[in-house]
Amino acid sequence: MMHDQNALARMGWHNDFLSQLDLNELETARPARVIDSDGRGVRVLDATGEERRIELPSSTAPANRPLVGDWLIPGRDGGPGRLLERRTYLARRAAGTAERVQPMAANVDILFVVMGLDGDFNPSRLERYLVMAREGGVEAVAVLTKPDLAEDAGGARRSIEALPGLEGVVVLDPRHDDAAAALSAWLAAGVTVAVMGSSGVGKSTLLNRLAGREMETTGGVRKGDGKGRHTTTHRALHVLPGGAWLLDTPGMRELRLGEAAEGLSAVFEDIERLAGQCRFRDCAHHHEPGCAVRAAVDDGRLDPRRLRNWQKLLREQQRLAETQAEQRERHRDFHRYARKVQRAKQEQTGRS
Ligand SMILES: Nc1nc2c(ncn2[C@@H]2O[C@H](COP(=O)(O)OP(=O)(O)OP(=O)(O)O)[C@@H](O)[C@H]2O)c(=O)[nH]1
Ligand SMILES: [Zn+2]
Repeated sequence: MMHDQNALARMGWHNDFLSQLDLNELETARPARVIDSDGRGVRVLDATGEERRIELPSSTAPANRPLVGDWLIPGRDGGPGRLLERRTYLARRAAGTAERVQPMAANVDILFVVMGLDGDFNPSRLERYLVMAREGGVEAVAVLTKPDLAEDAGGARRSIEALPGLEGVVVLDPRHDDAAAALSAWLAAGVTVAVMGSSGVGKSTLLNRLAGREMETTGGVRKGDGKGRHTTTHRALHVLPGGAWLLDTPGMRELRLGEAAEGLSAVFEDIERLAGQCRFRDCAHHHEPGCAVRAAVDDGRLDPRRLRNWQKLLREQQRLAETQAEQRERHRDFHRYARKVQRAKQEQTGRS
């Protein structure tokens, strides 16, 4: 019989995963969640509280590599077995020249975008995170830290409160005891939360505050069960005292978006709606007559900053699409060439 559904639910299990199991798996499978991963393997936790490492075959295609947060039906052979389809994901564009999308985490319910009110605060950067979150089906909450260093914390909060795609704004000082209470509405048992933001905004401080002292030693191990205590194994996914799961991600200077057309539409739905009312279908919203977007900026309904950011992100998406098309073209050329060489060789061996 499969594991206790309640224990699984506390780990973030969901009907969307249950419905992916076949009859045999429903009887016997022991679903396990990925709580850490490196290039060669993953660390998983199952509903009995057992934690173990699974090596990935080197032949595993990038698309089949489990991410932190993924659910597996581990194989009987001790291998990774079957990767269940993700409910949500967070992905960005990898650094470097190759326009490769780098998936970061799977099955995240809520993304906390942490910004410091000491000068790090930047609504356009927040919108970038919102686009990424919405693209992957993740809800986003802005967490504004360093209120003690802010010039106008209330003004900052108000300037982002109504952004489409943002579920909430919380202002807190992660060094204080009440920081956990300020976020408790988002941290129900079984909910998976990721924390992202620039370096130095207070993510680690917040993580430690939420997790309490025992974070590094208890990890995902069941309460009241001494197993696994005092290990120093690294984990990316931590269970909090209240039962939510917190994903620790490294700080990043800039977030480069992957393909995110849907996310962009969701976060800038107001501007897209206006653009639909422009007189010209190909209106660039600069100085065209009958431009509904410009009109909204002129009479104060639309923040010009938001318009600039939308246009910037659209241009980025366009460039990304062009680069990807070029890459595909190069790829095709290469294969065409390789086939030609192959044929030439065959003809040669046929003749000799
Ligand atoms: N004054 C003030 N300082 C804070 C606040 N929150 C965090 N800090 C301080 O800011 C510094 C950076 O905090 P961290 O938690 O290390 O930041 P981080 O986001 O984890 O940084 P990375 O690990 O580089 O990504 C620490 O010295 C914190 O004590 C705050 O609300 N007010
Ligand atoms: Zn227009």
